Amino acid sequence: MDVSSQDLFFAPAQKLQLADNLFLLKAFALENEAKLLNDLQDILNAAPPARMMTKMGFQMSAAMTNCGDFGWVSDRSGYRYDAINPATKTPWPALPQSFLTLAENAAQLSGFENFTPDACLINQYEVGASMGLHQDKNELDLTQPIVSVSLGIAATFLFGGLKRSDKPMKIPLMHGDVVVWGGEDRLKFHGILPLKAAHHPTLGACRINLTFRQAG
Ligand code: MD3
Ligand code: FE
Repeated sequence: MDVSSQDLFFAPAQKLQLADNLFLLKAFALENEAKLLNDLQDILNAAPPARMMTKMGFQMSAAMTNCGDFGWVSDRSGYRYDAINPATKTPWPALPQSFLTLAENAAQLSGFENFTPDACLINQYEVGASMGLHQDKNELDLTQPIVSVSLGIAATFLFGGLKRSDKPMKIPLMHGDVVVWGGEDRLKFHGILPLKAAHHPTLGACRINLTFRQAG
């Protein structure tokens, strides 16, 4: 049997179970890294990330864009999934096959068999940007997981409990790490600590997070 050095390096990805329904797949997104980053750049060009406004009138610290049939948007009327990019008044770029395959494989490896995401939120963090502790309650079909892909410089992910006051665990997320959440872990408070200065060879002083969901 022929085993290339690529196979030895990438298979099997290290799978860590961090809670009942939370799996961390270390470096899982790197197998097709070049294609993934190329497809990402096309999306960023077609739909540049922008800092959205919360319902409360605060500008968010991360810039956001989307691809797929639906995109997560926030403005003074609140949060929602929308098929149209408010900045361009056109549909979001399609979900590239490289994104879809990655998200489906990660979900399957974590025990979710029929995940077919139709929404991918792209969060772009500059150094110093953060995301305060929050819950995601826009999609409440708990049979569907959420898959997140971290790219660029490292960040510390905070994963708390069902109450804001529950002490969160800190999970470092590096370039290529994939996290899969299911069940009640999806309702737990979570956030991102302010990004520390660093440099990534292809993405520069920036972190990009892809979050795949089934919204429609
Ligand atoms: C855990 N994004 O977009 S990704 C978000 O790194 C968000 O940009 C963070 O929180 C980021 O809402 C974290 C991972 C993530 C996404 C959704 C979750 C973790 C989650 C929903 C429930 C629990
Ligand atoms: Fe969230």
